[in-house]
Amino acid sequence: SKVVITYGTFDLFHIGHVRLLKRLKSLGDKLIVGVSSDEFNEVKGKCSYYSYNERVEILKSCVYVDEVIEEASWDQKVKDIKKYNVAIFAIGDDWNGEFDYLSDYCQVKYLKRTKDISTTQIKRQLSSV
Ligand code: C2G
Repeated sequence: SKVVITYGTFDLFHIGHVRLLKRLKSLGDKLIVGVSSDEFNEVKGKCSYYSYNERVEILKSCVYVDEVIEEASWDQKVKDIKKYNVAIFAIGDDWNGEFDYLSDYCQVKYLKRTKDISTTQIKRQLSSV
């Protein structure tokens, strides 16, 4: 089977996440998602509305996601790629180029982000209602 992996916070699960996961799944036949822990979110300078456990539960409910693992640090990707026999690492193109070093271990793809939606934008618009 062709394993695809991606990582992210996936807070306030929205259409941009859904469309990305749908495209990621279409690249192979098994999609693994590394969900950023609350502690790693702090490292990334992000504060999630939903806790790690809630974000995991939401992703597990997504039809495109086959397995969910924890993302606890920047440097677990190579280990994960080997452990899960990953063929493709893919992520939104806001990360363009950042993970090219993984091409020694698997294919690396950057997929177009969905326009006009982001967790930050949702929070901003809701706070102004
Ligand atoms: N995304 C998207 N379109 C949007 C918003 C997000 O395609 N409108 C994608 C992002 O490009 C990313 C994924 O959805 O691939 C998850 O987004 P975030 O939770 O913001 O991910 P991020 O915090 O960038 O975490 O080690 C990698 C990091 O953990 C990535």
